[in-house]
Amino acid sequence: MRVKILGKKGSLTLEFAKLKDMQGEEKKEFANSLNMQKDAFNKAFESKVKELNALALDEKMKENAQHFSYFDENAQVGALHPVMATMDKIIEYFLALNFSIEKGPLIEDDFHNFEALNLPKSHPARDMQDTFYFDDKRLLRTHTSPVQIRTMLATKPPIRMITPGAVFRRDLDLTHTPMFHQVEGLVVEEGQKVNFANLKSILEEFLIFMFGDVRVRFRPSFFPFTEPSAEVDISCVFCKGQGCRVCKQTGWLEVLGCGVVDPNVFKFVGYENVSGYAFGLGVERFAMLLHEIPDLRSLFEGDLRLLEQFK
Ligand code: 2NL
Repeated sequence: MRVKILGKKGSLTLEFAKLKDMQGEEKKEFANSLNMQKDAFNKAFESKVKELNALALDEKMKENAQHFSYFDENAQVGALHPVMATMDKIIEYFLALNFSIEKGPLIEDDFHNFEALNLPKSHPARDMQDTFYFDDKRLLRTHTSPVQIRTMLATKPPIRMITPGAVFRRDLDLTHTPMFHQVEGLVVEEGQKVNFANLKSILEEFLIFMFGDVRVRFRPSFFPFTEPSAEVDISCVFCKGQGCRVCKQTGWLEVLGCGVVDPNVFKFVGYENVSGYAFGLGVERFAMLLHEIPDLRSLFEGDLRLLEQFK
């Protein structure tokens, strides 16, 4: 079409040739009209070329299409491991309360894992029997508390944090594995703003969020890094507190440790005139109670028949 209209002997080219025999107003008007026709043709021509190119590309894509989205009826659909699903639920509760989620190294040193947590050099937890040591400088963290120490050293109060993650202890029997998961929580405020009552109310609400309609009780206990300290029980989720094999006929299950942060811990991180509380829990234990999994080892065997029950 372009040759037919604008080529050497094209219809419009021939019209343009007539201009040389014209003069004045007449020539000007005719030239104007020809130029308008030429512009209109070029515009229409370009848009048609674009349209045809797009069509051609479409055709080509259809020809070479790879059907990546084909649904494979034999594909195995995965499921979240119950320990991770439990971790997510714990995190969900504390995120809603504006806690931050902090991570830290799995390989730690004596200061962050023990010293700053008020565990004296003679403490049994430091024993080779309980801790994996690489050499006399490095070890696998035995709890997530070093993350909290690192956060306190790096920032100032207020702090509201939880530390989900793996921890390691030299233990292996029916109820212990050398690697398991903890979530610890820490709240620090300037001055004397927080106390044991705040800790008690937040943990009571948390346990009801996790386990539903359970009773919660606090028992006095001891940890080197908190004073006062408590262990927290819920009424047995298996027998509703009536007494059974799992709760050893007590009607109660221990699920948490907690307390008001010991002043010595604050000294080690250089905090003055602050108040705080902390708590720690084992995620595997929570997962077992939530999903009524009777044997800890089944969480670590990687048997797909376990995972398939949690799709
Ligand atoms: C338990 C007990 C607990 C903490 C962990 C903590 C951390 C810092 C300061 C003070 Cl940096 N306390 N953590 C406190 C009380 C108990 O865990 O039975 N865990 C499974």
